[in-house]
Amino acid sequence: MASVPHSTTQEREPDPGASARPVVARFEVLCTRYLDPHGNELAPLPDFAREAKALVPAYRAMNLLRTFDAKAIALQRTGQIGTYASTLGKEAIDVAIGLALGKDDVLLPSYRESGVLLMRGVSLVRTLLYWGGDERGNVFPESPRDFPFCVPIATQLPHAVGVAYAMKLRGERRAALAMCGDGATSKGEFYEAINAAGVWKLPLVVVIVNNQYAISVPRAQQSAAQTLAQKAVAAGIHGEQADGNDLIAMRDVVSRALDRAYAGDGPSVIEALTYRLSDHTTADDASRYRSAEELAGQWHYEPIARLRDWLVHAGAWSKADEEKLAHACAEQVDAAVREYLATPPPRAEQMFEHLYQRLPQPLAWQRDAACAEDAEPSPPAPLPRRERGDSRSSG
Ligand SMILES: Cc1ncc(C[n+]2csc(CCOP(=O)(O)OP(=O)(O)O)c2C)c(N)n1
Ligand SMILES: [Mg+2]
Repeated sequence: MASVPHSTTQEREPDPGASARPVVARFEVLCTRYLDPHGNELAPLPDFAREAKALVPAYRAMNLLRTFDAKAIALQRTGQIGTYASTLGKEAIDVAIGLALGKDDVLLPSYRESGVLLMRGVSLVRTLLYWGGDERGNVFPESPRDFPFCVPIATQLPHAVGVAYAMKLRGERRAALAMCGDGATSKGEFYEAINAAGVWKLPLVVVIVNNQYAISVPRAQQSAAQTLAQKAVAAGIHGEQADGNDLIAMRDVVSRALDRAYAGDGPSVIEALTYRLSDHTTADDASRYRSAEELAGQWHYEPIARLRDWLVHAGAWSKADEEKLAHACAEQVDAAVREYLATPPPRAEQMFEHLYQRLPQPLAWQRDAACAEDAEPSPPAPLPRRERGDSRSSG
């Protein structure tokens, strides 16, 4: 055992200015915000935002995501997809991360990150297939290094450590970026991941999407910590907050974290402050545990109006642009829905894939029986999409 250095009063006279309990560590958590809820600039903007026009594509993407989100909920309500986890209110986070990530970086999403995947080039059709219970929607040839949607809470975080470790071992200038919710930060995997990443100084960025709820559990009951970003302190790594409803702040903070990772300066935790304007998923009814007043108050801070107001102040956006955009988004989403509905259902065999390296015998029998049924010359007519059952869990 290492000996503990100590001194006794016999050896040294006490120093009257000394404390028996010196401060051995201090920390502070910074929160980045550039735009107020009305789109007014609060501070000089980072370089990428100097030209307002340069952020019009981001604004378009945020609107496309919101249009898609409303359509996906309508599809679920009419029985055409099984479940769906809404992105309403987190559009700035998703689009900012999509803009900041390099194409060689690796994204490890949770189930709520269809917006970032959209930015990575993954088609809306895939997201619909996924929530329609079709695993072909969880394979992303458009961005093949990115990981699939992850429903088990926080399990993507240790995976991200493995990815970042591999990048470091190979000496690559790349980073892994994992996303999780406020609730996920209470899981062992969260602490284990940031702890290991800190010790090994890995090129990892963990973005906590703090939408104030884990299903019905509000943030105040999730943790007594003043911020979730400060969990980074215990892991000895960089941690900070950003206003997740401010696209410019999010882009700035994520880009800086990625730059640190590329430069070998280690991992970061970013707590993105936002609010879940939707139910948890379509299987939830949030009106049973939060008030209409609370929800209405939060619409005041939502990210799309904030960016639009800023673009309009800067002369980079007009009412006519807005009308054209609404039309273009609706067309793009309708085209994706048509393609989804026209996609033939997957083979029955699909539900047995990716479970085991060698399927246990009872499951193998079931698979063979399902395949034999699939192969019958005149199988029963497939159910129309909207009547097809879906076994995907609500999370
Ligand atoms: C390991 C595990 N435990 C429990 C669940 C059930 N579950 C689904 S979502 C959720 C809450 C997650 O909240 P948060 O991390 O804040 O993410 P959000 O849904 O708000 O994006 C829970 C407990 C799960 N999917 N996985
Ligand atoms: Mg949450």
